[in-house]
Amino acid sequence: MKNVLIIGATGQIGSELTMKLRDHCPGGNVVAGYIKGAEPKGVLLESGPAEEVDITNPQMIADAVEKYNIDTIYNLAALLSAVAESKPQLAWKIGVGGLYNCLEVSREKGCALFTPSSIGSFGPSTPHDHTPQDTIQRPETIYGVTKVTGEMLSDYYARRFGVDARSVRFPGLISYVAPPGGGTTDYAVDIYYSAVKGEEFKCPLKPGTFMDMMYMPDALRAAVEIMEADPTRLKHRNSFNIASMSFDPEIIAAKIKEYVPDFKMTYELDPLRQAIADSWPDSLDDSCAREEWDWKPEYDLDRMTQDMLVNLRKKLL
Ligand code: AKB
Repeated sequence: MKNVLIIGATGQIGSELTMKLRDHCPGGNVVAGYIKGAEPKGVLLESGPAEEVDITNPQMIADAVEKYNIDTIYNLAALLSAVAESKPQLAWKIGVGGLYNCLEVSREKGCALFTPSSIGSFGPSTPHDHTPQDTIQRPETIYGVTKVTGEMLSDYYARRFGVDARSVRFPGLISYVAPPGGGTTDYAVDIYYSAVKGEEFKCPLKPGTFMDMMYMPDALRAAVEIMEADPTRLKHRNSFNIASMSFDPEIIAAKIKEYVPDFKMTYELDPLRQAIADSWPDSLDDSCAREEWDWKPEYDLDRMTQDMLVNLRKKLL
């Protein structure tokens, strides 16, 4: 991996992954691909090349790949689960149409391709605890439908055309840098902002709603490590379960209270997000990722909480 195109470089994952890859690939071009209205700013703009790349426009992808001699594409364009329910046609156009465009460009130009899947690729009939790598995937959200389709299409391109397509199923991602937007797991980011600002947090999910979560540094490392894994060891490709922690609102609130004793949480349920969360696993079994490419998380809830609070205090106060 030397010359990399990141599609969706100004989003929650993209803004941090672009910077990580610029450090990781010295001498290469790590191109921040953005859409109109979401242009890169500050250090993201100043530290490397940027190109307008709309994932629904295959020519724009191909032109950027050609111009920078790209060998690896990170496709991070997506509508998250809750917002996708209000725009299902657009979610499909970006999630599946966009992926198809990336796969075709990768096939023609010989690029490797990373496209994240999600815990949202599972549904109510999936075993909820220690969800296995290979299991029932019948999601009931459009987000999940696009993710399962994406996993299958990526595996098809790998088998049929030899496209080096790989990915992981991300849990809810927690970061102090760029906020998420429109996800079901977003509460686990918002709660830290409220705690640092001294505000009461109104939780949209009820007690007992467990989901897998991950701190962004672990997620970024996973995105790099899977693309650099020894292909001869991979029995799976799209997509690997990865996990680091699973908690419900009560557990994260209690952890925050250890460091912010005055922190208060009440409940104001969001029925859409609750229904989505109830259909997702409580905890994933990530043993295949551990065996096939030595995946290992570094952050647990305690270490993440300390880091989030320190960095959000610097950012907000
Ligand atoms: C969402 O909540 O939609 C995302 C995800 C788990 O994929 N964070």
